[in-house]
Amino acid sequence: MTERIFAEYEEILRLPNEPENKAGAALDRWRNPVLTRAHVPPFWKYDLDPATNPFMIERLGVNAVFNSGAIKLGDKYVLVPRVEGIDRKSFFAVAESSKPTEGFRFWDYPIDVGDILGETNLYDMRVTQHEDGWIYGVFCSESKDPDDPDLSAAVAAAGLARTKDLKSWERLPNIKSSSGQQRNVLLHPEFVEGKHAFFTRPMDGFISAGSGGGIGFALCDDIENPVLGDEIMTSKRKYHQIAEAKNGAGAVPIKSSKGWIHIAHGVRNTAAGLRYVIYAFATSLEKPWEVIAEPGGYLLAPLSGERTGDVSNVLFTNGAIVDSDGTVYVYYASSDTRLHVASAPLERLVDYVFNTPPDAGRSPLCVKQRSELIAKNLEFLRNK
Ligand code: M1P
Repeated sequence: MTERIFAEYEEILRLPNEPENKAGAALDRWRNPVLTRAHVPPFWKYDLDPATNPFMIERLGVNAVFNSGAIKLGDKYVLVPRVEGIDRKSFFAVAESSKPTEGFRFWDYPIDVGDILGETNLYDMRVTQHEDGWIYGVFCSESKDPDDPDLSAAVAAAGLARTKDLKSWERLPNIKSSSGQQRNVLLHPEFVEGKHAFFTRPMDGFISAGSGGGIGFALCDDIENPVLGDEIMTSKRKYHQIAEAKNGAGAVPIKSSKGWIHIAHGVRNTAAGLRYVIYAFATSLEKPWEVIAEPGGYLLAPLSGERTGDVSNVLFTNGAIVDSDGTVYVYYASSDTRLHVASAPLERLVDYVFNTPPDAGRSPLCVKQRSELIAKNLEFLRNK
């Protein structure tokens, strides 16, 4: 039995991957997920000793592997996903590969970020290689709301830890801000005005994005005692657009010659529940909080098998890697269940962000926008 379990696990790790190369896509999806619960080493789940586990039953099952931070360390592609046990608690672990699209193998042990704050659940780490020399993990730190008798009421804050090697981590105090709760907080990779800078998502309740209006930006005087200054809005929630209900920063912003490229998630409500899509926008190189381009609509939305899972109709990203040849690999999870990758040359992503028209805002204006494109194309086809 043990041999079969290990053979199946090794087979999953050897699964090759290939791009789908669909016409018209800004990002090419790769056919197979890069991490699933089947990628979790058997020795994390089983007691392998037949004397204490005679029926070879999983003792500590894993439910899902999804939302992942991502960095390249030397020549290794490194993912730091959210691993969710069957007991619903999440934790972080490192999986590395010599290829960006397949072969990810977990290190022997999950990450120990320390237990100085006693929270119940930790999840969704954004991993930032900062110019100060540290690698930071910013994540959601969540616990029962002690002031609310409702058993499901929780408080969410942004947790912070740093490391040089992803092996030993120094837990720092949770980030403090003037808004009630914070999730989806992300550290910008460069100093801004000489300070550490964070993208935030102010909330006034646990689930609602609240009155904050969108993805915020704030500076922090002291990373070891992280208190955020005023939050300025960057990419905003807008009525009847993809991020009407809420949005959140995703991958660490990617520097291009034209601006910082952000890949985030936007959420809207539907009769079938919330729908999470991935969208992109650019901010100014000099003022990384100032949005200078925001294509209308989504970059990626749940498709076929991605549409179902523990929380269906969800795509979510919190990590991307820019490779030395200029290819961007965006790691995105589907339906809170598994992790995929999609890629594009940075040049194509920049073209998408800067040359795709913005949301026109209202149906008549959308017709006008599309009619202009049609007229241009018909003229082009006539003159061919
Ligand atoms: O279930 C979808 C996502 O919900 C939360 O994201 P947000 O705070 O934007 O609603 C997070 O729990 C995230 O992990 C999850 O994928």
